[in-house]
Amino acid sequence: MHLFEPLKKLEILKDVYLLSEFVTPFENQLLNDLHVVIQTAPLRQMMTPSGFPMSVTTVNCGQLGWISDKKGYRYSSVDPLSNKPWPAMPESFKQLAQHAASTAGFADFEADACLINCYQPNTKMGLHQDKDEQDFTQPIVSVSLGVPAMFQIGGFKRSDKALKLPLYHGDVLVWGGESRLRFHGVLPIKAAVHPAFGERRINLTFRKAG
Ligand code: MD3
Ligand code: FE
Repeated sequence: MHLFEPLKKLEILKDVYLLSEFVTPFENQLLNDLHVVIQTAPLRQMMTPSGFPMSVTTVNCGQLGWISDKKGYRYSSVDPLSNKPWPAMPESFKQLAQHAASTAGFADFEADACLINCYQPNTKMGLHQDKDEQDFTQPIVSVSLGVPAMFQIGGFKRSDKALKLPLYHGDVLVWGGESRLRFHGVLPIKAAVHPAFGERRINLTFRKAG
């Protein structure tokens, strides 16, 4: 017997949507494909322009990948570790991102970049804006996997008060429109264990970068 569950869709702020457990129907294929991607191109610590290693480890898949080094933040079509193109974006990734965006009301989203961030206990990401993309009319889709995280969603100045939002394995957050340039970050990850991911949290961030 099929039990049809209602879609859990919550508008947290104008143009910021939380789709709880949205990953579930894609999960098996998505985790297989994620495994292949990170075997093909390794997670590594990028260096900030100021010369410190980022606390997350990072890799990309798709036509473009977000990179950071002493020259700054930007998108590149090649992995600087290998000088080869990033792994292709798996179909399961594209479908999940497009379906999440359309569910949140953003039609025809076609991600050309997927940034994969890996967090260990105590890893954090400070408040920042995503502004390295060409077209801010396009939304961003963020997929949370593994142990929980406490997100911070701020305003349009770094000093604006941020709200805290817990995100769990399988949650998808979509934001665009008036919220596209909000400051956001991730508080230090609390030690916990997820059956498939151990102590790690992996976030997939889908963007139309080019
Ligand atoms: C913006 N990564 O890599 S997006 C990044 O969990 C990054 O690794 C996050 O920020 C991560 O640039 C995922 C976080 C996010 C969440 C909610 C927002 C950004 C937001 C709400 C409004 C605007
Ligand atoms: Fe960001």
